[in-house]
Amino acid sequence: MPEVAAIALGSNMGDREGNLFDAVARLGALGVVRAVSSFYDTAPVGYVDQPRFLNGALLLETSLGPVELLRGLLEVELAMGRERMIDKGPRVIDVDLLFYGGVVMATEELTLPHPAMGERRFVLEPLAEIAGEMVHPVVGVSVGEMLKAVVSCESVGSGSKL
Ligand code: PH2
Ligand code: MG
Ligand code: MG
Repeated sequence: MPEVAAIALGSNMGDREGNLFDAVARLGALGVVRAVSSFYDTAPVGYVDQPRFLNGALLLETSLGPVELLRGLLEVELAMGRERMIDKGPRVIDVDLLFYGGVVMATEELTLPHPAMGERRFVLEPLAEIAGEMVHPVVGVSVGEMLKAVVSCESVGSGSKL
């Protein structure tokens, strides 16, 4: 049976908007894209000495299993020229798997739900726009509620809709 996966997108190199649209199109090869959020211009979090990001989220209905999907996402990153240089540093495209249905798992290759999503406004804000009612299978709280609760080192309002 197909499952719905929630996926985060980010870019802070080159044509950021073009890169996000390119990623959405490529992800269509892994399933059916059911929803795409607006794109948000956000201040870099963590490693701050890098350009601002454009962030978004999408829902993908897919028949791939979670690990197969993850590998597909990494292939999209590589095909788009992502090179892993500085950890958490500038990137043409970042594609992160947030939820895969209600699956909870932790292996070396994949942890679901994405462990850091609850702290990241730049992830929760776009996701809440398309899946505010989706419930985190461990915390038991909806994405909309998680967004209200997020205490981010990003100042409120640093993310603006494009
Ligand atoms: N991704 C990171 C590190 N910092 N900051 C913003 N605003 N957006 C991101 O997508 C992002 C980040 C590592 O994946
Ligand atoms: Mg990321
Ligand atoms: Mg990533």
